[in-house]
Amino acid sequence: MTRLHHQPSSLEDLTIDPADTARGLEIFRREGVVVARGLLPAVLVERTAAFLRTELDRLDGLFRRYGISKDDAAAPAQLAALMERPAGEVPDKDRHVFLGHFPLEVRLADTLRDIPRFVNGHPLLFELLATERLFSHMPPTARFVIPHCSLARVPPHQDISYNRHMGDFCVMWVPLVPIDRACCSMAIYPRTQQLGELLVDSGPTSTSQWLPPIDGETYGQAARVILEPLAPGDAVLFGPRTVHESMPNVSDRVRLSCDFRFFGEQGRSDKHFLDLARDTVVAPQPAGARA
Ligand SMILES: O=C(O)CCC(=O)C(=O)O
Ligand SMILES: [Fe+2]
Repeated sequence: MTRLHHQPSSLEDLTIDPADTARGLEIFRREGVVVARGLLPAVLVERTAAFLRTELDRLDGLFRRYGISKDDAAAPAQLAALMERPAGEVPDKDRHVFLGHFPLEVRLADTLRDIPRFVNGHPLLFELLATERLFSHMPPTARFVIPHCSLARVPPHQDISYNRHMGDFCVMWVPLVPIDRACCSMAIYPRTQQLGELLVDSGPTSTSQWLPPIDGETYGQAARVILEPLAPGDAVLFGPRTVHESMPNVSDRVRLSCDFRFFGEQGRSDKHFLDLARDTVVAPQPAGARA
């Protein structure tokens, strides 16, 4: 097993001013993660957050069909009980939502392309991916975690295990509300990108259930950095093999976030992706025939 250097790193060590792309690249290469403070304009983040807040309200009907009011204090326990029900009693599509994912229709909305469009006009991602063209996996992910809910907590994983259809990519996790120790952040394990893929037997990569947590033995020597506090506008950028997990929400606030997977001209995706230079969605193509 590869030995990791025991170098403590804190959120501050991982943070850059987004204009300092050279430092961003240096940290990203060495640590497998970099936090770009204030990368995204406030209006853009607020528009995205407002859109998702409205969509979250629209999910009330789905919750109610299962006898749950998501604003109720009992909701986290009721959801946990629901997830224990035998497979088949709760359709995968609904489980996916109860685990904190916005449904596909929401993820496909044009509003959620505005953040990638902005990123396409900024040098940082081009530098990190050593590319002149930028693409992003479609659809992006958008998540909510209701107050006092730990169900939506993703166990330690590397994104490569959920995205076998993609070559090299860079994940961008975007908090849409203020993140602190109570309103759950993510924890990240710097330098774990060097370890290769740790989950050997991944099984299905559906997100109606989480993949099993990777064996702690394989990355246990790595530092664990809890990425808090973060403000709307900040972006966390990490590689496909950087181990990370989400923390439970122990606050009275709803946590909203979205995450994007960008790749450059050296990358690939066998599924739909957004060609940002052309602002168009490209459908899967026959092997080797990408335009
Ligand atoms: O939102 C979370 O807590 C998990 C996010 C995540 O795993 C990702 O963006 O890859
Ligand atoms: Fe992830």
